[in-house]
Amino acid sequence: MNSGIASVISLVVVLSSSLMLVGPATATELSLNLPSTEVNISVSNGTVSYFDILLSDVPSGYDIVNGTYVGWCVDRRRDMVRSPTIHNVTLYSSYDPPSLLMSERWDVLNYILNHKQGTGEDVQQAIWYFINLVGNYTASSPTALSIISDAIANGAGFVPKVGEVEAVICYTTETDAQISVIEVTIPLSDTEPPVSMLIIGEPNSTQDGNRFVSAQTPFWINVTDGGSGVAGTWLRINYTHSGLNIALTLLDWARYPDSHPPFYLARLTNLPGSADCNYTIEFYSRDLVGNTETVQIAFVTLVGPDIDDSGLIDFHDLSIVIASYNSFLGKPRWNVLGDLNFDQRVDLRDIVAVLRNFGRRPQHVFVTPEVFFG
Ligand SMILES: [Ca+2]
Ligand SMILES: [Ca+2]
Ligand SMILES: [Ca+2]
Repeated sequence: MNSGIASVISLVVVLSSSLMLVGPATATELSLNLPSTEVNISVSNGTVSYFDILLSDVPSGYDIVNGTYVGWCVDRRRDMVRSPTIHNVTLYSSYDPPSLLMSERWDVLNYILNHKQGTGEDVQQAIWYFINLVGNYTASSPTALSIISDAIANGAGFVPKVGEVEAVICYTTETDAQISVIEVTIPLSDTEPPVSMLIIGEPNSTQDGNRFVSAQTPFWINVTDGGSGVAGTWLRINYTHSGLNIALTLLDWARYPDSHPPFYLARLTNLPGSADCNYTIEFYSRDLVGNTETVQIAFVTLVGPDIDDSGLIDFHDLSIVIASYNSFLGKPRWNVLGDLNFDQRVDLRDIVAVLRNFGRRPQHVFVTPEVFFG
């Protein structure tokens, strides 16, 4: 066996081609994370709502923090002593209320909070129509009646989405306090990193698990993210020569443009399409809340007239084409590396492709992202 062929084959054997794919992101988690221990509230008359409710003593690490929240009354049995009196309350999601309040129309109340009309007084009247803990309540304001009829028509089964508000129940048994609710915006919960996929365009071919491309083969990276969205994608491209134990970083963790342009490995050589090189493409993406994908790796071989990757296009390269001359895909003498124009047969055109570059010295070049993606 010709030494040129032997070195090519040894290269092919040690390379493997793989595209690691990660499963789709899981559904966004919507439930609020609330402390189970009691917290303190002090209540003032609201400006845009019935109450302004100041929370304090809230432990850290929850979707609720110390501060003032928009509050509403759901309890007409008694009055609430205002600030600076402190009341102890236990917080409940209105979708997981204490058993005493289980039968109340929390779905409708949440619909109203997300579809307000009129003033705070109008909204409060509409809320009392559905939840007041003491019996029937008749709203007097025309706008409240409009909210009520809208809520009756559309509120059943309502569940707020990310960015909408959910009523959190401030539950208390104190005799100088009312059961109230505060509005809490449902935060975006995104714990899944983006999923990036390397797309290899035409022409390309696969032999023995290895992926071969030409100077004309475009690459793209497609990215999806369930949740916050993609902040960016980065990639690194190394040239590797296993036989000579060479690994050069030709493009070093460059930011892949948001326009997702095609890129071509031939831009990493001084004679585009003339070298026959093995490349490692590493890539990953990050989302807007910082979840970072595990680096994915793809191995590809750029097919060109310097078939044995010796740095010189010479008789050794020609002999590889001649050894598979007049063969085509599926035949015993077929060698994908001899098919320099990717027409799935080795013929005179491939010999001409070597001769046209005979004596030239393809070299790998370091590029800026602007040049590479330009
Ligand atoms: Ca994400
Ligand atoms: Ca060569
Ligand atoms: Ca050919």
